[in-house]
Amino acid sequence: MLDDVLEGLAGRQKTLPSRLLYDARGSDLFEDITALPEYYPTRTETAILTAAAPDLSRRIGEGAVLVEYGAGASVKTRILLDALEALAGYVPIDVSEDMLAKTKPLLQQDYPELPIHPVVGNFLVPPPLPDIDPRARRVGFFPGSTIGNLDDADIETFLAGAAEELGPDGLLVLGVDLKKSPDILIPAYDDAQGVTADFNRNLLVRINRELGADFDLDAFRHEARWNEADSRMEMHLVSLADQSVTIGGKRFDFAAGETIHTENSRKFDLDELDAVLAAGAWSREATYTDPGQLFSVLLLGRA
Ligand code: AVI
Repeated sequence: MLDDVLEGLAGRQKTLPSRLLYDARGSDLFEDITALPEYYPTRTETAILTAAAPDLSRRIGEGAVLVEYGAGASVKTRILLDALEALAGYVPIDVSEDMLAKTKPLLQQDYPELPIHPVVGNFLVPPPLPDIDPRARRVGFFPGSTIGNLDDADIETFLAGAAEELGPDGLLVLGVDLKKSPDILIPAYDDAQGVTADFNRNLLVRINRELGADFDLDAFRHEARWNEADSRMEMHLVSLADQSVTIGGKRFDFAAGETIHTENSRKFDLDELDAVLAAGAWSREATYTDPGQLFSVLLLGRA
């Protein structure tokens, strides 16, 4: 983490890796974000998945194994667990062993017959799957448009890794946030209650705590920017003054107005996404969306 932070802050545009947003406090704040009135992705995707569940179930067929990448508390998963017939197993993959350990008994209570095999690991490099029936069809689940937080190289790595792991008759249910007006996007990433601002600034709290840095938390403000050229929302932390910060014995100078770029959240055009999917050996078999075309859930098969 220290190396990543030092490297990110050494560039001309200072950056910090967005995965560092998710310590325990950051994960709680993200949960709060998903319930905000301005943050349309979670409720929209939930509605799309609920409406699509019968069709997904028909296309997937009986006896599949569901593999979720970055499972967290497996909330949206329940829509699929309810709809898919005679599931042969559920494999939640997450970096947080704690989260997996907490979620498993809750799921097992509600799905007593379901074999649940949690795997601790980073979904970017899909870890080996546990011992599951090699004849069962494998269906990946990657909701939330988390794919939009990855850069091109990581998207390619993820898609290729999932293709290999899910096998030739594998399927992937992918949540994808769609391109739309900044009038909707900006408030979704800069809400009136300031929860997203706290989520962003918590990154500095974490670096102070874990790396002994001396960021003055009141000297940075949250900013959400729409980057049209790269079709993405960006989160930045803007320095409110000329100041310097020390981390791991190294000094970093900030000019007033200079930013640390902390997250990209790409918004996709499905025709453009098709080319990316094809490069990763996947193609769209079904596309589900909401009436406002805010978000989409894709069922991908092997190209
Ligand atoms: C987790 N990820 C899909 C969220 C997003 O919308 O990109 C993270 C987030 N950042 C700010 N608000 C939510």
